[in-house]
Amino acid sequence: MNVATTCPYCGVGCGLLARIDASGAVQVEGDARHPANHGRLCVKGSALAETVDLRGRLLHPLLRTSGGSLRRTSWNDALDRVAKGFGKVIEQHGPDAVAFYVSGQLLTEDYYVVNKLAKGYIGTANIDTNSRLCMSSAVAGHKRAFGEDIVPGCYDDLELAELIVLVGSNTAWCHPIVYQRIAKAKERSAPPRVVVIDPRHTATCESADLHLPIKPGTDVWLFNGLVAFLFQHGAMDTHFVDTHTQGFEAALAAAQTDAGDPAEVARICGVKLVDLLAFYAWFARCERTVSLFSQGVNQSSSGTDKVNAIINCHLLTGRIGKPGMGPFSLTGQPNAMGGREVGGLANMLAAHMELDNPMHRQIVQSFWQSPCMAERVGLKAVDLFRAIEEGRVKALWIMATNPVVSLPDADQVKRALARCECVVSSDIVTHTDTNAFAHVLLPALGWGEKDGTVTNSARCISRQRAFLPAPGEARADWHIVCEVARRLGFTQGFQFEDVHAVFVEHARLTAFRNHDVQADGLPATRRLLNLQGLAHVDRQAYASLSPVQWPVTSDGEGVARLFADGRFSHVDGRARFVPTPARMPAHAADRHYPLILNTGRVRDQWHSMTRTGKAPRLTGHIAEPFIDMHPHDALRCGVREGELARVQSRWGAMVARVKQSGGVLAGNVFVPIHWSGQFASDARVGSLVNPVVDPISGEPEFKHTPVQVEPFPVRWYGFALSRRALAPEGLSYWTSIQGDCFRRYELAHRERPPECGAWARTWLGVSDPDAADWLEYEDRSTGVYRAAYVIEGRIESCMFLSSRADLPSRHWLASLFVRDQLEEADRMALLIGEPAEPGVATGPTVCSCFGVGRDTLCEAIRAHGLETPAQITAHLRAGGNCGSCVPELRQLIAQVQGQADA
Ligand SMILES: Nc1nc2c(c(=O)[nH]1)N[C@H]1C(S)=C(S)[C@@H](COP(=O)(O)OP(=O)(O)OC[C@H]3O[C@@H](n4cnc5c(=O)[nH]c(N)nc54)[C@H](O)[C@@H]3O)O[C@H]1N2
Ligand SMILES: Nc1nc2c(c(=O)[nH]1)N[C@H]1C(S)=C(S)[C@@H](COP(=O)(O)OP(=O)(O)OC[C@H]3O[C@@H](n4cnc5c(=O)[nH]c(N)nc54)[C@H](O)[C@@H]3O)O[C@H]1N2
Ligand code: SF4
Ligand SMILES: [Mo]
Repeated sequence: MNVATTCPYCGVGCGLLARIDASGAVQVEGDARHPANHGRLCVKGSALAETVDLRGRLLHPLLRTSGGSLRRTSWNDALDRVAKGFGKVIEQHGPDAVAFYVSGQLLTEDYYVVNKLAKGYIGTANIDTNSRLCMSSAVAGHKRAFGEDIVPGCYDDLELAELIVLVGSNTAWCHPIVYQRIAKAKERSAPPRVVVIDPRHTATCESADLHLPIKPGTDVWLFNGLVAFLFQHGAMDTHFVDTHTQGFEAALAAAQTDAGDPAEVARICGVKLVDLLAFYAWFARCERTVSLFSQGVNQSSSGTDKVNAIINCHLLTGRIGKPGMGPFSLTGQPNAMGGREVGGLANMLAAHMELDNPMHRQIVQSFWQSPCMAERVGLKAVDLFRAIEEGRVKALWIMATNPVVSLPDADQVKRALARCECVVSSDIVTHTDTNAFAHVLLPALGWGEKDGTVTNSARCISRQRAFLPAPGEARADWHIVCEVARRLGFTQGFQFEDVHAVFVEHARLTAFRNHDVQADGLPATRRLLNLQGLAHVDRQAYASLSPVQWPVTSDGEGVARLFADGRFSHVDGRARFVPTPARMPAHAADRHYPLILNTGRVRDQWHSMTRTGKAPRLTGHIAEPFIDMHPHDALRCGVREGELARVQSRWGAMVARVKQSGGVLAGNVFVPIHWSGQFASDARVGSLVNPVVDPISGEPEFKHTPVQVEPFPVRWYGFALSRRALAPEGLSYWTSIQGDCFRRYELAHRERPPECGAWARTWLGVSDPDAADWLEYEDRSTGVYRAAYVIEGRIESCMFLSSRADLPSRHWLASLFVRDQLEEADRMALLIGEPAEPGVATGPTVCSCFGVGRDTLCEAIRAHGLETPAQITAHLRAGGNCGSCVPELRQLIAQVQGQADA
């Protein structure tokens, strides 16, 4: 039977149908009835079934012994220890000496309960979330402009727009279904124009009419310039500005001071004046304009101002709340939005009320009937980990996040956790860089097992439903929190029978005293977040809840767009223009650190890879951490494409493979965020990132850290593919990734083994070296060593070493592992590393769904003169399932055609 549920990855929030088929295998497909995706899924969603097995899962509560190892314990004991650890610290040092660090990957119900425990019962606002690293600048910008954290529009606006502006968003890779909706709209007879504003040339640029590769950090100039231009060119909606806003003059004055002259703006932003003016003119002309923005905007020391600079342009033109127009913050995580609704951030209270507002505190406390209420704003993520290192916070409970990988200055996070008296982590896997510091590990239910709600970028509340049994002793996050609350002595307030009871309480709070007038003399405050229509749903109605966009009216209807009436959430009902004086990022490049490090995501991996790292379908696209740089910079730093480089900042260092994609501006480098200590020797980019934050939102400047790059000298490079997991620790460089029936290791080391053969046999665990199936080749003069181990006709492992980085492609060798028997020709070719028959080599995976490689694609494009992704799909199926690779197919077509023309 199909269970309708929601994807656990990005904030697009696609609906999907999941089931267990007759053979016991999990099947997942897009839900045609879900308003976010209408049946489509991207590659990560499509591969969900490959991530739900129990390999690596945390299945029982574990305790760290004094010797440092982990030992199993009962739930009772684990929960007692958490309560005792927290209770003791609270008793001795007060409630602000404990803290919670939670996640936008929790469900709304989990989030609601933990926020209630911290703020209303323990009495501390020291609860922050990884959304601080993600959406907090958008939250702060929304609150300044609208008086409430509201995304005004909905996805249908994408199909209605004439102009779509993508600012600091690699939509094609990070919000693929939003991107596909845009790409679909581009096929119309009157397609929308698409403008991408990003220092990098990304896959998202493939369907753009204009790409503005701005200098990193200069967005405020660009949008201040747009404000000045719109005003000057009569694009202002004077009626709207006069009736529904405040503060226009001050914002205009600030914009004109910084950015009154487009030529100057073009110079500061590093873009061509004609391009800048084209963008400005399109924006002035197109009434139906949607501006989508994401981490290139939020993750900046001027992130909140970037958000308001964008919103200012929409207020000035009155383009908000109406079909096909509006500023549109793309949320990252599946429930970033839900976390904001229940007040998961250290400066928020539940149901869109504010912690620093005494009336709001009173409203929430009287609803909760709770013994206390946090009185002041708690520590934001970066400050929190500082306080832990300084010993001010002594007990920490981490839920569904991996801060040793994802926070800036991530080595500081290690120091903080090492110092903390009591570290508790609720996770679904045992081994993460963060869990290595936990004293108590609590096994949580994961996607497919847990039950509750999430809210996507467009305010749409959807159910995540369980379709798998709870594995081992894992329990729901909300349930674990309630158990600890009870053990802390809070007998009232946490007796929820089930997840439905939690949801209803949350919905009731959103409607509680949510009106303007103080009719009964009791405090009240009007908030747009109101789930009145869900406040009384019974268990059955909750179980079958259809996706609905909040606010939910008393008859259960959702609302697609907000602010259409020009009424905002500030007390006077008017929106605010915010003056946004432009400033450069906190740290500039200098002589010692001449390059700017930009960090972000790749198409097929999710954050620290605890789930996507398990799916062979997802690991073939980009198998290794890399540093993407401009050829001139590579030359200057003495590093070469394909070789290893060490990247260093004032805060930390890492090692990765040099790549020259051609998409990075000179002076910049780009490194993906995904590789942790579980998958690589030394590729945690967070350790390099400077800990500077936006002064208003507290969001870190993840996209701008000065670094230097230097060669990472090694004596040999190599790789190994093996059915068994190997132990690469001890080598100067290694990465490890799961393939289909094998693990792939990329290796390099400072010393050459004195005896390659002996070393390889030990390392690969070859038990019977005399067996005829141990194939070996060595050429000492060129430093080449190759070996393959075949057991009863089936490849078991292989290893290729060389003094240079130019090893054979791994793809053909990898393809042999799915076979039970090698063909004789393949066996002969093993040590060559290439198929005997030309044309069989596929190259690195581009289409993950059908496993179609780059070489295969280029060959077909060339041979058949293919000109569109659709023609490629007709020939090779590539691109025909989830469509995530279509932008790359376009790129390949352009490349092959370019070669043909040349
Ligand atoms: N495949 C995949 N998808 C994901 C995730 C994932 O891990 N993997 N994570 C999800 C989450 S939590 C999030 S928050 C989103 C993030 O989604 P995005 O924000 O789209 O992703 P990022 O790669 O972090 O960064 C976006 C772009 O900002 C650009 N940028 C850097 N500096 C600047 C600047 O100064 N100005 C401008 N205009 N642009 C700049 C970068 O070059 C980058 O291309 O993705 C979500 N979706
Ligand atoms: N340099 C750099 N750093 C960044 C960013 C960047 O662009 N550049 N982006 C930032 C952003 S936007 C984000 S959102 C963060 C993300 O960073 P993190 O939140 O640290 O990354 P994840 O790997 O998603 O961590 C989620 C953890 O929760 C576990 N988990 C999964 N499901 C469940 C569950 O149901 N219950 C529990 N208890 N645990 C579960 C997973 O196994 C995993 O260990 O990274 C931030 N860090
Ligand atoms: S776009 Fe992809 S990752 Fe995001 S919710 Fe949809 S299927 Fe999941
Ligand atoms: Mo995020």
